[in-house]
Amino acid sequence: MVSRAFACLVLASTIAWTGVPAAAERAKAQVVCTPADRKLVYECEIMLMGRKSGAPLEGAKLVVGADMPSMPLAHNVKPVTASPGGKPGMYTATIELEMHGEWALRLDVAGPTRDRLIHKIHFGASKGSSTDQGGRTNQMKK
Ligand SMILES: [Cu+2]
Repeated sequence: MVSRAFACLVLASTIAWTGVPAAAERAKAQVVCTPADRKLVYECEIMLMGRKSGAPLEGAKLVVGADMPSMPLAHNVKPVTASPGGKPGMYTATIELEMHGEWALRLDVAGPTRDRLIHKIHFGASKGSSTDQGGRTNQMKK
């Protein structure tokens, strides 16, 4: 017995979340961002792994977007495509933010595995990092 309101909510979150084939393993990520030479520019190293296997995710197409959970619609950071680098499963992306504070990095993974991961990271003058927080967009509603 599902109320109509609940069904709508489920539908909305399904649409907001990119489709993942049932058979494919979900992804997880470790993200470390380091301030670059220019203010508000960060070099991010993103390690993509299988959520269950922990195996490095190679050959993925990774697009990194950024938004501030506390300031909806206030920012418009253009998503960047990450490049593979360093070691298997490692990707790097240079992101340019618009202010310091807590940002939610949106990792859109395509290729062998499709997934969307949200990582909240506090960006200040020093190094920012986050471990995996799972892949559902509802984490942005906090
Ligand atoms: Cu802001």
